[in-house]
Amino acid sequence: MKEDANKYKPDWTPENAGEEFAVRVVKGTDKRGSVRQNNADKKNNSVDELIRGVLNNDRVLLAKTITLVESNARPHYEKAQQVLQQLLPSSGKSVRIGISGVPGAGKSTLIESLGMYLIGRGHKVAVLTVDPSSSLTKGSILGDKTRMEKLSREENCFIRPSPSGGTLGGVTRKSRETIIVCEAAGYDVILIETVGIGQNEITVRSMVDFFLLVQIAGAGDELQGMKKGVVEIADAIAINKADGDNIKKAELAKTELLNVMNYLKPVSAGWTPEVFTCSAQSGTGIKELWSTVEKFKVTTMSSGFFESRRNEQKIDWTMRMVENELLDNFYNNEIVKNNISAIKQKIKNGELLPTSAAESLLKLLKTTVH
Ligand SMILES: Nc1nc2c(ncn2[C@@H]2O[C@H](COP(=O)(O)OP(=O)(O)OP(=O)(O)O)[C@@H](O)[C@H]2O)c(=O)[nH]1
Ligand SMILES: [Mg+2]
Repeated sequence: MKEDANKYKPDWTPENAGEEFAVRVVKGTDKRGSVRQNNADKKNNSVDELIRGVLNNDRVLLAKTITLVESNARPHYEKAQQVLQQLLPSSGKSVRIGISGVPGAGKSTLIESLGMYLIGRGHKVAVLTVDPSSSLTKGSILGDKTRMEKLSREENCFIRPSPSGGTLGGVTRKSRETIIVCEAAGYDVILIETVGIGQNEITVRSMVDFFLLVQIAGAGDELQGMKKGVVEIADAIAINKADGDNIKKAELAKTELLNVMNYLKPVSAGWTPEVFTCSAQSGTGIKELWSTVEKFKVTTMSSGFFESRRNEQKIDWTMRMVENELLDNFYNNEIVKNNISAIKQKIKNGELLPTSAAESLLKLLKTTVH
């Protein structure tokens, strides 16, 4: 029994995970009631099978492809690149939306509301999260799933929690590739949730077309995003939880923010960021949110900015991969590994200046890389 349960764990469950992942995938049945048997049951799908599976939006093969893309294992990398290469022409036809905000602002609830609205209008919605901390605080993954309960049951929605493990750089490389896979599977709205801490927002900004900041009024700090410069990178700010006693406070916060926004340079050329109130819980303002996104698309597409930003993002993505690879090579280099502690110690002892220490370390790499 135990073995069976493990076999049907969700594929995003980290290897060696214990019982903290309470979710189990129950083997599905087809309409005739027999146990589903398809290609996806096979352990190791070929590149072609994965590609066909994604293009046909076979959810099992889609999930398997994303797992392959997210894998840190070298042999998987080659295969993932082959799959991605062939999916690339079918990708790109979506609007990519980043949704950020402080913990508890209501991002997941908003995604549930917006997602259901979009599905009702015939869209196909993929939800991804960028949260490098989720590998540590495993609970947040399950939290998000339950907060998007209705959405996660929808045929036209695909929810993928943050890949486990790795640095923000690693997580986002995978996220960008996951976007490509989801688009190739026909998802035309990609929603990316990220918690408003640290570097995350800036990184997510660099992979989306439209960036929404979710704020809450009355938290004692009306300008939560202001200090961190997050307001500056937003195309729209939603003041959430504008319901019940909170409506007045939300309207006040909106006025305050609009004043601030007047002084900021818009992050997307030709687009003035919008500020509005909404209630993710009751659904008020969700329709308006979507019309803002549509207006944004029309404006930036006709000016050519939409396309040029995406091109810039491709360059940025490439350079980040190069940087990550170089860093990886450096820290995994045997000679560097054998010498780095001693060099660090010498810096601490005042025997080596940081400048010459850096030079020595780089020289170590040069002796092995040509
Ligand atoms: N009154 C009210 N409560 C809301 C609204 N939106 C979300 N909430 C509540 O706020 C809490 C946090 O909501 P989440 O959607 O999980 O917030 P989040 O920003 O995704 O949180 P993290 O993922 O933990 O950062 C939950 O208890 C929600 O029910 C809203 O519009 N009105
Ligand atoms: Mg959330």
